[in-house]
Amino acid sequence: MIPVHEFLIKDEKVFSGALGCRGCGWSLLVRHLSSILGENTVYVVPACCFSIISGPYPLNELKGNIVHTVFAAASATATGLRASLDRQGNKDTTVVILAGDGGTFDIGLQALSGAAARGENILYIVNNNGAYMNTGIQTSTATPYGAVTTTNPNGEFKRTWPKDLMGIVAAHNLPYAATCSLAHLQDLRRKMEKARDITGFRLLMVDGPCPPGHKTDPALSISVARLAVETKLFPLFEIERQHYTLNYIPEKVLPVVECLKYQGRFKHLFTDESSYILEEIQEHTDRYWQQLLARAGMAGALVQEAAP
Ligand SMILES: Cc1ncc(C[n+]2csc(CCOP(=O)(O)OP(=O)(O)O)c2C)c(N)n1
Ligand code: SF4
Ligand SMILES: [Mg+2]
Repeated sequence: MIPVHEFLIKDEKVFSGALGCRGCGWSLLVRHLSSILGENTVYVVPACCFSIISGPYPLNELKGNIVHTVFAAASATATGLRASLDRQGNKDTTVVILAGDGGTFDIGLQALSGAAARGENILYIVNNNGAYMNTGIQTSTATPYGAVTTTNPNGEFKRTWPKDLMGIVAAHNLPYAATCSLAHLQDLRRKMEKARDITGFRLLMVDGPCPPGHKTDPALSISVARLAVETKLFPLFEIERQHYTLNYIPEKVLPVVECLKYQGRFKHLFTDESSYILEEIQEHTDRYWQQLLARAGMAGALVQEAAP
C-alpha cells in the first residue's frame, strides 16, 4: 500500500473556491493533471461542467491558459492552437483538451476522429461521468445501461449499452490511450506523465464521480470509483498502437451490484421484476472483460468470474 502523502500535490496549480459540486471528480482530476503539466499549458474546454468550474473570465480556477470553445469543436480548436504555436517555434507548450463524455462520445466525436486520424499533437482528457451533467443529467452514449437520467423519466431508464470509446480511438492507431480512475492515483499520475511525454494524439478517459448525476453520497465518490474498478465496470488499461495492456486485475472480483447499489440512478433495478437487468449488466461486464483479456493477449490465461 502506497502512503497517501505520496499523492499530495506539491505544485498546486488550482486555486481554492472552485465551483464544482461536493464530491465532483473534475477538480481533483485537473489538480493532478495541472501539477504534472505545469503552467506552460493551454487548456481547451468545450461546453461541460468544467467550463463553469473553471470560473467566469477573468476568474480562472487554474494557473494556465484556458480557451473556452463550442461543444463540437474542441479537437478543431486544439488543432488550430497547436499549429499556431508550432508556427511560432513554440514546441514546449502542451495543448490539452478537457472535455466531458457528451462532448466526446457524441457531439465532439467527428472532430476528435479527424484530429486523431491526422495525428495532431494534442492530449485529450475525457472526464466520463456518464451523462450531460452540466445541463441537468441528460443521457449520452456513455450513459450506462440501466441508469436513470432526465431524458428517461417516469420509471424508465437507458436501454442501450454505452459506446466503446476506447475501442473507437484504438482503431485510429493512436500512440497512446488509457483509462484512469481517481481511486488509483499512482496509476493515474503515471499515465498522465506518460501521455505528457508522447508526441501525437493521446487520449485519457477518466471515470468521473458526479454525486448529483449518479445520486451518490459526495463522501463516497472515491469509494464508488474504487468499486467500479474492483467490479470490472471500469477496467484500467492502456492502448499503444492497438496493443492493449491491462493495468489492474482485481484479486477477488466483486459482483457489479456491489458498485451499483451505492448509486441512486440504478435503485429501480433492485426489485424482483428488474433483477434480470442486473444480470444483463453483469453478463455484459464479464463479456467486455473477456474481450479486453483477448485484446491484451491474455485470453484463457485468466478467467475470472464474479464472486457470488
Ligand atoms: C451545441 C450545444 N448544444 C448544447 C449545449 C448545452 N450544453 C452545455 S454543457 C452541456 C452538457 C455537457 O455534457 P458533458 O460533455 O458530458 O460534460 P459534463 O457537463 O457532464 O461535465 C450541454 C448539453 C451547448 N453548449 N452547445
Ligand atoms: S453536476 Fe456533476 S460533473 Fe457537474 S460539477 Fe456537479 S458533480 Fe461535477
Ligand atoms: Mg458528462
